[in-house]
Amino acid sequence: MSEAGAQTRAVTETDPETEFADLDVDAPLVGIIMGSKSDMPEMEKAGQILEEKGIHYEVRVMSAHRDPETVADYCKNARMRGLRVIIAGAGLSAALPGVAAAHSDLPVIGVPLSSRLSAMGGLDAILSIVQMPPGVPVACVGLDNARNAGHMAARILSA
Ligand code: RP5
Repeated sequence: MSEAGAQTRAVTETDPETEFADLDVDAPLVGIIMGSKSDMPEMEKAGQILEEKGIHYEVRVMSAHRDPETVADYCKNARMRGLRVIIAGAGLSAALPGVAAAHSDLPVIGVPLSSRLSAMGGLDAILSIVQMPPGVPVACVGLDNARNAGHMAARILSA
């Protein structure tokens, strides 16, 4: 075989052992993000559902308003890192799910959260998450219902 032919073989033929060694089977498929540590008690329930279903996930705290560059970087890199769904929880003027959907084409599930500062019992966060402009969708679960975000992520992954 010519030198050029040998080079072609080296590039196109796969060695199964090398291929499998490169696969990270523990890589998270779902990224759970939230605007504040104070959101954790509710948002960790989404993680519990994923855990029950054997779905790998990761959890990060980042605020669309307080850490805008961190959120943008995380969401822009999410697909490349192997994530398939983003779950984003936030309260008050809950921009995080919408900003995630602006920076990533992955499905984003928003979780509106209530807190002592909520207006209208949490309607502020619901409307902030639901009222996205056409072309930038966010799926929204019920107020303080992170469990359903876990269930929805599992359904998306098995669709
Ligand atoms: C939102 O503001 C967070 O998602 C949280 O629900 C709310 C209050 O945040 P902390 O003041 O408790 O950090 O951005």
